[in-house]
Amino acid sequence: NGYGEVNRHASVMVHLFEWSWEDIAQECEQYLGPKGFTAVQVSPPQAHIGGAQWWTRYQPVSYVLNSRSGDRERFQNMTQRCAAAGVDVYADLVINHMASTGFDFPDVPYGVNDFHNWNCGGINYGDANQVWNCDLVGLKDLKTESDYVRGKIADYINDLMRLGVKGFRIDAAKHMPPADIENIVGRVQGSPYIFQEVIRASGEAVQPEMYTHIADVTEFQMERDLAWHFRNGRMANLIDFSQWDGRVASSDAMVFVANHDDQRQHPEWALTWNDPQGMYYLAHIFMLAYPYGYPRVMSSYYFNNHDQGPPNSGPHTAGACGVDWVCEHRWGGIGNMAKFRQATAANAYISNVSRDGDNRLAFGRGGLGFVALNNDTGAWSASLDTGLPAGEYCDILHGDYVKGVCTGPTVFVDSAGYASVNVAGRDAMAMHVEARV
Ligand code: LM2
Ligand code: CA
Repeated sequence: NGYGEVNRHASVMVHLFEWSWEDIAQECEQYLGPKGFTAVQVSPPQAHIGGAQWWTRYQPVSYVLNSRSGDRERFQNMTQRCAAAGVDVYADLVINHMASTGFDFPDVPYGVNDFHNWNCGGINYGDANQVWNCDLVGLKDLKTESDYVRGKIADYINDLMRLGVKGFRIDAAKHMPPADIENIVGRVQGSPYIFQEVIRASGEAVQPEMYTHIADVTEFQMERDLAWHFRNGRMANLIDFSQWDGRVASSDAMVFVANHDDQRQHPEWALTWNDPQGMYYLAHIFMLAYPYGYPRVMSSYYFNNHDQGPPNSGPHTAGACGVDWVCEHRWGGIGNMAKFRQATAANAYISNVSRDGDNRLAFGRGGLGFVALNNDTGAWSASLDTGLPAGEYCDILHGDYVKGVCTGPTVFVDSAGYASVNVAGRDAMAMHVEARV
C-alpha cells in the first residue's frame, strides 16, 4: 500500500495512552529518542465531551485541538520537541462519528443532515451496510460519503500535518467504507504513515483485507495468537506465525501485544499486567524480535474498573512510572529492542531456530541478531547455534550497551557461531551486531 515510507522492520512505535502533550514531549527527549523508538501514538487530540472516563476521548465535539492532554500550542510544542528527538507523532483520528450527545456541533459545523441517523438498535455484523452506517454504541455516525463531511475531515488531518504530525491511526475504520477512507486520505497533503483499525472477526461482512490497498491495518490475530500461545505453554509454535492463514501480509500489518480496548474489554484476547509479568514481557520481546508488521508497544496505566480515566498526576511525577502508570515501554528489555530492530532490519527473516519443547524458543536474524525466549518457569541452559560472527556480545535484555560498554552480562559466540546461553524461567536474552564489546 502507498502510504508512509516506513521501514517497519527497523521501526517500533509506542502508544502513550492518555499521556499529556507535555509529558510526551519530555518522554521523547529523555527516553524515546535516545532508545531509538520511531514514533509515538498519542490519544485523540480533538475536543471531546466532558467526564473523567478515558473513553470521553472517543466522543469528539469538534476538530479544535483542545483535549484532556492539552491545547493546540502544547500539541505543536510536542510535535516539534519529539521531531528534534527523532520521534514521529502519530495522531488517533476519530472521524467515523461524533459524540452521542446530539446532532449539533457548531464548531465544525455539523448539523443533523451530516449524519446517517440509522436506527439500527444493535449492529448486524453480517451486513456491511449496517457496520458502515449504523451508530456505533450510540455515537452519531457521520455521512463520510458526503463531499462536505470528507472536506471537513481532510481539513482537520491537513491541520495536524501542518503542525508536524507524521502518521495516523484511523479509529473505527471498520465502520467506514474503504472508498470513503480512500477519498479522505487522497485529500491529505504529504505522505503520512497510516494504519486503519479494522478488528478482525471471522464470518463478518467487513474484513481487514478490504482496506489493505489503502494503508496498513491493525492485525488483531497477532495479539490473540500471542495471548493464546503464551498462556497455553505453546509459545515455541509462534515461530511459524507469519505463514499461517488469516493474517495480512507483514507489509500491511500493524501489530501489538495489547491495545487500550482489549486490555479492558477483552482480556481473553490480550496479555496484560494481570498475566504473569514475565509472560507479558516475553510477548513483547517476541513481537519486537520477529520480523512481522510494524509493532506497537502499549504503554498503560493501572485501573480497577474499565471506565477509569488516567491517574491525576502525570507519569513524570516522582515514582509514578511503575506505580500508577505501567510504562511498559520503559522496561529495560523492551526499550533496548528498538535498537535490536534497527540492527537486524536488513535481514528481515528468521534463521538458526532452536526449540526445547513447546515453550522455549531461540531464533536468529540472519547473522545480525539472536534472541532466546524461555516461557517455562524453570531455567534453560543450552549451547545454541546463533548464526552470529564470533565475538563477545552484550545481552541487551539484562544490560544497556553504551559506547562500547555493556552494563550487564555478556555472551561469547565461538567461531562456529555457537554460544552457551542461560535463560532464567520466564525470561529472555537478546544480542545483536551493533552491541559487541
Ligand atoms: C474504537 N475503535 O473502533 C475505539 O478504539 C474504542 O475505544 C471506542 O470505544 C470506539 N471505537 C468508538 O470510538 C470507546 C469505549 C466505549 C465508549 C466509546 C465512546 O470502548 O465504551 O462508549 O469509546 O466514548 C461509551 C459508553 C457506552 C455508550 C457510549 C455512547 O461506554 O456505553 O453507549 O459511550 O454514549 C451507549
Ligand atoms: Ca460509519
